[in-house]
Amino acid sequence: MSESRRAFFYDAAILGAGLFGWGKDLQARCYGIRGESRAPRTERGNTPVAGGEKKSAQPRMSSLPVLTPDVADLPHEMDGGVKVFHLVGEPVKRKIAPFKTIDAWGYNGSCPGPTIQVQQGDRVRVVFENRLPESTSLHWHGLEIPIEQDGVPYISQKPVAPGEKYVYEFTVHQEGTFFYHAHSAMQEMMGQIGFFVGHPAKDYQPRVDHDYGLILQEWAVLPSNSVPNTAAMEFNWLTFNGVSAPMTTPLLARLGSRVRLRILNLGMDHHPVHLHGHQFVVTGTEGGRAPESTWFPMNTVLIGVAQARVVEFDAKYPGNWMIHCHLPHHMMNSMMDLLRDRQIQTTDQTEAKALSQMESLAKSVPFQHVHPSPIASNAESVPGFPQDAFMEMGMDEVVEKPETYGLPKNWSAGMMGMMTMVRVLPDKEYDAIMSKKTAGPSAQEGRHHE
Ligand SMILES: [Cu+2]
Repeated sequence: MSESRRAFFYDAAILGAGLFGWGKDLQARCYGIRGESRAPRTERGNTPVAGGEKKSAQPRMSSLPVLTPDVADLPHEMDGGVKVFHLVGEPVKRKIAPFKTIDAWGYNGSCPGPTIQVQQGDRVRVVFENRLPESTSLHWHGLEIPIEQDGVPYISQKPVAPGEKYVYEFTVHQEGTFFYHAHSAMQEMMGQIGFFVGHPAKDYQPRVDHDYGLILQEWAVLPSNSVPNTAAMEFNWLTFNGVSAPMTTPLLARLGSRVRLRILNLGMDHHPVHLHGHQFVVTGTEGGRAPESTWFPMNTVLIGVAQARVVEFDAKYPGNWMIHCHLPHHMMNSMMDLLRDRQIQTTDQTEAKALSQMESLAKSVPFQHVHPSPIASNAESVPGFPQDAFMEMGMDEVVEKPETYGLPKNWSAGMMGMMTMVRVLPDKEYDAIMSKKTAGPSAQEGRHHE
């Protein structure tokens, strides 16, 4: 590790992660179970979806739709027997924390791009428009489709120039968790990726009650900058579906239900994703469903670059269970943006100084300061101190949304980086959140365009 990297994280560790939350205007979709799960997919709409202005047809989905919290679905319309999607590649302002908005590239105002869901056997047409300042193309990762549809510049097609449209059309004969992305490395690292889910013609067994998707991304954004450095090999912002914890929307599961998580990675690092409190089995990869004979209990699954892993578990134990990348530096973000002239010197740190810096910091950003956990009376004479002391920065109120209802006070102080939680809730609590969601705020506009 470079010295600058060390210094960076040492400084960052003082104020720590846990500072990251999301705005109240964000709300993920989540359908309930027991009759709610087959709800039409029209609620989401929390991402502006340019190019899909026409009223979308009702999807004919035999499977439970996948929910990708913090990322909307791409609507479609029918043209005869063809499902037609409109996808626009364009620059996107993405709020990854309440005080941090980056200039990413994505699709239809969203980064990651909106989720495409089709049924195995569907004929699919994607009308793609390039509103980027440079040429690009769309690759359908994992799909067995004709070479002309493969989306590799110069090899299978001419690059799509800025302002041009290009139509992809193919039949999806597979089922599984696929994705679309620009087939240019730097564009990928600017965020040009999205889910492409192929629901099976015949539902998987056993059936699940909840089906969630998470896209893992990492960003190198220097302090006071908003443009990711795509040439960097080290990353200071880590996101699930384009947001850092505690801004990530908790995944809700009714106690006793079965849950599927589809986790997809396109970055520079492999991410070991760990679930607390429950064992799971890997039921699929980016290649589709795996035979049950290959399933075995795990609680950490490595999602390699360009891979997807699908895991399932029975939500047997009530509680708010973390799920996160277990790389230590991926469980935090950079605080350097906030430090600015409050640059913290760690060599002569004292509790009084740290607290005063935290108070000053809290005043500069829109959330409350939470007092730190206790420290020992001789802490300052112990080599290595501080590590996690002084890091707590709760922002429960800033990131509040129906899915966070009922969490213990200061819960957000323990959430950072590539992290979210699975909330396994008894009927009463689950239903209370569902009714809050139904009655919740409807103003979702401007989420990516503040
Ligand atoms: Cu990681």
